[in-house]
Amino acid sequence: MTRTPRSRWVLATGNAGKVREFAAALGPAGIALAAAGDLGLRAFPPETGATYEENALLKAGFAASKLGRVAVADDSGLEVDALGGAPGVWSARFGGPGLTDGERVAHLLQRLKRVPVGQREARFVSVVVVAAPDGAVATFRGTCEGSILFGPRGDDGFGYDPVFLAHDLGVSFGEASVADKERVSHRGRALAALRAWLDGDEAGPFLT
Ligand code: ITT
Repeated sequence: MTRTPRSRWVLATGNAGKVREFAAALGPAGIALAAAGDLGLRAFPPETGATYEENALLKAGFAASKLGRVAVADDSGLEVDALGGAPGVWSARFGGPGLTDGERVAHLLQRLKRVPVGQREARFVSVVVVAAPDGAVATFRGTCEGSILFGPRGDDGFGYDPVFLAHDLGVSFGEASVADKERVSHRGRALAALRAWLDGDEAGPFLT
């Protein structure tokens, strides 16, 4: 059943995989999302922040001020223990600029090729920021524990999904449905916190 949206927000991302996950999580909660690109906003400032929070705010704040609407964005990354927490906030640029998802995954596997089972622990982190044109901001964080496989498994998802074995599912995110990934993933957990916040008083100014 479709319900009348309680608010219309802009989604500030160029990543089609994230668009699917945001729509699945926020559509049923009554938030209609327009892609920033569909509203004419295709270029974002460089992600120069040192933290996920700073980069997510760069994206959402920029879209909110340019378009005059409430905007939501995520900054996320993969933290691999054997790499001292890298690539982290640099996950989109790991291995160099301009690589495909597949090339980035290959770079990760190459870096971990001598790391044995049991020492390949990793987590995904997502920080979701909602920004209003008047400067008001709300922030939500989610994490998801797993380990890095020795080769890709599954064709679904995006980015590092095919080599991330999610401990809560027992399969890679490349093998998981959007619904299963949403239930346990870093972004799914951040968006669940956002959904809970939507029902409280603090969300009021963001729902105009
Ligand atoms: P936007 O900035 O336009 O939203 P992006 O892909 O550049 O898109 P980030 O700057 O947040 O996104 O970089 C996140 C990186 O981590 C990127 O390489 C993703 O592929 C990867 N990543 C984040 N969440 C992921 C997930 O759920 N599954 C697989 N890879 C993920």
